[in-house]
Amino acid sequence: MRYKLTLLTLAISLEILAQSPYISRVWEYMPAPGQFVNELPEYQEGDDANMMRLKAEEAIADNNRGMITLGGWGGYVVFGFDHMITNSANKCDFVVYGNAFYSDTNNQAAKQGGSCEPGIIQVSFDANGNGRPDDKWYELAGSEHNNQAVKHNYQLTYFRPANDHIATPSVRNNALIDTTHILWKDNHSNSGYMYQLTYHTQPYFPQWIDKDSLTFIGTRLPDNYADLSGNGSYYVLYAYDWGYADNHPNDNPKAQLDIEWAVNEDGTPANLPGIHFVKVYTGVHQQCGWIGETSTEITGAEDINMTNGINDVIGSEHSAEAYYTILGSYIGTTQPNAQGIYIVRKGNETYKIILK
Ligand SMILES: [Ca+2]
Ligand SMILES: [Ca+2]
Ligand SMILES: [Ca+2]
Repeated sequence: MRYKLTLLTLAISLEILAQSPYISRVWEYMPAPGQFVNELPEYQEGDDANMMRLKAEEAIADNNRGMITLGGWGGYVVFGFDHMITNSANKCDFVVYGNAFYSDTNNQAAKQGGSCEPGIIQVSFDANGNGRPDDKWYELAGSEHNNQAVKHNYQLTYFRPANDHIATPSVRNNALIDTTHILWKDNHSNSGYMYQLTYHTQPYFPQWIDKDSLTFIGTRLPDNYADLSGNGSYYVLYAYDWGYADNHPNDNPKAQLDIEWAVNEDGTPANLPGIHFVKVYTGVHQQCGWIGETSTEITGAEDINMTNGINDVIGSEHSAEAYYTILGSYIGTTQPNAQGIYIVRKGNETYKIILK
């Protein structure tokens, strides 16, 4: 049975509208070494992991549109929202914003390129309901998921330069001031160095980390760059088709992400009703001459259907019902089965119902 309790109550309306479609909290910030690490956000002497987390939050939460770097392959950020992002049927649900752009000469529909630095997306549903990202993670299977060149379960370890490390400048390229800055080793018996550039002379290893090495595990996308000049003067980083962060410009529909793409380890669909948390990590392991290693940048994220939903409600009296918990968390567009008090929004009207 269902009883309509009250007429429109302003307080509850405000409570619902106070929900934000944007990131509400950064839970963890752990970049791999990189040319913008310790600068985006800026490390200051004495900062610990929590202070750096707060700086990352200040940059990308609440639609502030600052910027953080994730460093080289594997470096990541974990953030969340103040509500569940619903998996709306047959459409994308959210966007993770970055700073990808196409360079004009390569802006052709067939193969768009410029500065595209794809980040892998993982999502999590707060299954244990404790409001914390301690539940199972699911990767969004983007356009390259079945590409034979993708390395799944890739593992990469970066090593802190020794205290007595001496830079090895390149003899052929003035931009590379230390070609042995960060040693790395992967689980395919490869090793090499991330070099330091003359444009970014700060340490590239995260300075708030005490450990002498950092290991990351995940999916490695194939390299996406081409040296169009043939002499190292002009690199283009091509966008993958869909399903990644910092891969297409933010306003391109191909930047949008669908919770439907979330898969289990064996590749079967996860069938999530929605998500509370997102993890993004740099997806390629490459460096391109004077522009250095490829590192995903993040500037924010948005529940696009929630934004559109608010607009729908304001613009139409005929929109579908939307159900919320008594605390204002969005549930969905169909009446919940469980007993309790719910808030319903329909058109310009907002009211409570009791389900018994
Ligand atoms: Ca969807
Ligand atoms: Ca949890
Ligand atoms: Ca970027």
